[in-house]
Amino acid sequence: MVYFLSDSHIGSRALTDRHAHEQLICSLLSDLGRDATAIYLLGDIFDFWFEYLWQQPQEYTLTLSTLRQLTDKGVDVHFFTGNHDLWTFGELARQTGMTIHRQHEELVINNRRCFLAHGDGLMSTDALRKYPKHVRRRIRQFMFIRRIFHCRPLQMLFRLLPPAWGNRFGYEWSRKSRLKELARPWPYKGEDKEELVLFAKEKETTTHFDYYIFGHRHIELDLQLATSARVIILGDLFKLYSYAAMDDNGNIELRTLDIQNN
Ligand SMILES: [Mn+2]
Repeated sequence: MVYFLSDSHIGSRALTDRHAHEQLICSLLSDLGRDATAIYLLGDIFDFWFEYLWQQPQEYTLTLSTLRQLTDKGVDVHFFTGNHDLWTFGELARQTGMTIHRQHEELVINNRRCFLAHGDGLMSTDALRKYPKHVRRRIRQFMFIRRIFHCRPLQMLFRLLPPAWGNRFGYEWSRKSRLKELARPWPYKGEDKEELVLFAKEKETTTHFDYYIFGHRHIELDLQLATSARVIILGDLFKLYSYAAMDDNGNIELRTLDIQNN
């Protein structure tokens, strides 16, 4: 089996018991590891991950050891950076043995052509035109912040900060963004408006994929396009506790973790 997970936001200060949450995610990872050949982590696994020059992240010891156990037993674990955990400069791969992906990938998995990405920053060329002004503003703000986050010189400056300062800023920013989303969720906008669906449709005009698999949106979606491509948005492991599983024949389905029995 191959599994696709995203948006667990481990460590989030918006959680009442973040340690219980981390344990839940790690026990899921270990369970999946029993029959997984590969696990694709599609972004925002950590609510804030930053490797400073003189200090590596001190949290997440359980997650890191769980991931290390998976790769040690031969599971192919792939970590796509999200918009909360993109600040890895080699340490995360070293500690866990995962393969890090800093941008989208086009991969063949179990004979299916897959387009994999966290999903932030992907937009069809004409998407902005379709939105009302307040949505366009929100998207532009997001893209501006995204550019700052990805700016190498600024990353290097941030690495020089005392970790206590940097972390206070990072976790607080993440906590606010989680709370904002919980208070005012953005439901599925529909096939003609959802950015990632529009992106997939545009991509299909030049290249066909069997699956487009995304995280980031914290909604569950399994949508078949006219070209027979399927757009899968994974939901999250924060509130929805959903993920996707692909069998050896390349069939994929969304699953929900039964958190009552965990
Ligand atoms: Mn995200």
